[in-house]
Amino acid sequence: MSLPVPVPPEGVDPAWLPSAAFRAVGGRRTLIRGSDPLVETVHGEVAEACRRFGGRVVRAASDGPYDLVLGLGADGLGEEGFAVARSGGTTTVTASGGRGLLYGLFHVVRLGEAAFRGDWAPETHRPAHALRMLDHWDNVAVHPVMGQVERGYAGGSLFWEDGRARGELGRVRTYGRLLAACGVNAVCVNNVNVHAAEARLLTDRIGEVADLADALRPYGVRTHLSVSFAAPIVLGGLPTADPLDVSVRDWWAGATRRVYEAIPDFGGYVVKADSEGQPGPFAYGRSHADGANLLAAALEPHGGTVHWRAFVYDHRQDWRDRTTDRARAAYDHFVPLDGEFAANAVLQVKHGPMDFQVREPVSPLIGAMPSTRPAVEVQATQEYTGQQRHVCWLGPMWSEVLRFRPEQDLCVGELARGGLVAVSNAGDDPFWTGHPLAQANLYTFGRLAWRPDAEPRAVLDEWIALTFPDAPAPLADGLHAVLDGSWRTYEKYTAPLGVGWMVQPGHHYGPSVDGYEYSPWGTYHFADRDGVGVDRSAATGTGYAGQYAKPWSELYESRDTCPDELLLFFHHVPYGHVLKSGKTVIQHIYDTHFEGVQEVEEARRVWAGLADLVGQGRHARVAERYEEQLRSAREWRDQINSYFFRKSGVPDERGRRIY
Ligand code: GCW
Repeated sequence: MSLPVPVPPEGVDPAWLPSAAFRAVGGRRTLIRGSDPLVETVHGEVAEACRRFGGRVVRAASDGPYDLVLGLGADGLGEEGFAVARSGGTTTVTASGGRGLLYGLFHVVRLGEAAFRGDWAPETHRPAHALRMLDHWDNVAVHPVMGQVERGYAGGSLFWEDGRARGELGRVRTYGRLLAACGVNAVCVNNVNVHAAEARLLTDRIGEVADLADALRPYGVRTHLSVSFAAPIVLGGLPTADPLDVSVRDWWAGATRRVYEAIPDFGGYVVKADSEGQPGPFAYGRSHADGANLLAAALEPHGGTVHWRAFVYDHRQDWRDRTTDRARAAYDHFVPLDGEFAANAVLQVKHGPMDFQVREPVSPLIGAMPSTRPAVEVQATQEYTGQQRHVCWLGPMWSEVLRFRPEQDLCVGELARGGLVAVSNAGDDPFWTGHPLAQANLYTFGRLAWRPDAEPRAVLDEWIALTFPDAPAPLADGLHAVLDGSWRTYEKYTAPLGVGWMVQPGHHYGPSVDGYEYSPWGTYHFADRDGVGVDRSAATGTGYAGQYAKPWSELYESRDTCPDELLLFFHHVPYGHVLKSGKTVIQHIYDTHFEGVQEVEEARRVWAGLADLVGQGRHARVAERYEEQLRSAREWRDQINSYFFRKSGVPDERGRRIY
């Protein structure tokens, strides 16, 4: 029985799956072969498209020929791969498993009419990694400081509301469908900071998680859960959560068995331990390998995986202490443990050593643990990149990270054997992501997770073509004009040259140059009257640069060879230091801040010109956010420029207004 396409609630934006995106498929004659629950999903999709566009879909060949044949049968493509070819007027998609067939269908949808033109040789498509996950930092109960969704800028949670499961499973199904169409296959449904209500999802509230899993499963999305390391104490009533204690091991084994009774295809656990106040193995004098292996052992009989986060650092640092460097922490904690993690334990590493700043070097931990499976975590929710009030398309940043080669041979995209993970930017907002253009970040993440070497601009083309199926050329050009360079624009008007952190403490929106300067968080810029930046060299600084393999350790070590965009991350330099660009640091700060604001003004102007080409609601929402982005960008420009002018006393060589 074909599965009906989920219908989103009234008023919810179709994002990259408007019905017009299915026109090419829906107008044709399609044969679907094979039996598998996901084949029913494929059938439902094609049947719905045919209902709208007049085509026909059958399950048994009778009145061929067909324009499109989708079928199970091919061997060797894995659970998720598919092959596609066209000859004699028929486009054929074959897969070994239902998920592969679904991804093949969405591939044909993306091709549109081109899928049915000419003949072409068979192509095979397989995801680079088996795990492509979105982590939701969604709380079940509203947290007094962080709210329903920690760092969420898209309304409430899709899953939870004020202590309860929301129960809007139609919307969850629609979400799963959007995720499948960009290649995401796993969702972790609760925040990595696990508070009291959330902890219980593991035990007496597992039924609520099972409902979400049922809603996501038809689109090939597996469900994962963030758990508290202290669960044996807080839920099980044991006196300890020591990972080497037998009663603790038994407790996790039993709890996990019951999870699998409720959710047979459960993906596994995500754990934030000994980090920002979360409990962990350090309390028992045990290592993070001991901690991860405890959960790995409980999951192993059921085929699950533990994603153990490497975001472990001292958040109670004394700012006077110049020897501790937060950037070093993940490497220092985890590299000595290489080889000790169980096969089904994945080490989930943030892409940079700090915390999702607009510019960071790639974490030196990635590639430094050859016997450990790393997953690389990026942040689609724009905590430090404009909180979905600013346009900041992160495709180019993620692509740079994924193409980075820690050593000569493999790049990050290849090294991420444990998969790619993004902190989701979706919520119950009618546009899913608050800012309608932030949908592009969610889509781009999925596609880069499937193919880390994909060209981000080509991914954006796909997103545009799907989201605006009848887009005239000026709309596509306009969208590229406002999105392509938006990350660099954001970088220009915010914290310069990789220094990061000049944000308002707590909520992280808007400028506050010294907001974190005398704080315990390990996030300093050390600006004084002579210069700015953090000396992380091995020779005179914290030694962080030495955590990289060659050539990077050497390149970053010297201020002469360190790339301009990371100079202040690695070095403390005088304001008169001349960059590779030929400008002094201080003049670079002034110039980029004036340019950044001009670029926002220009983007706002371009967007205003698109008024007749996108729906009114979407246009108005984006236009309104551009007003805020511009206001905020000017604030950033003026605070940063004034701060550095006052510190350095060096005037802008072009005599522009600084306060
Ligand atoms: O980016 C920081 C955030 C915290 C978050 C933490 C983490 C979920 O400011 O809100 O907590 O990182 O990644 O664990």
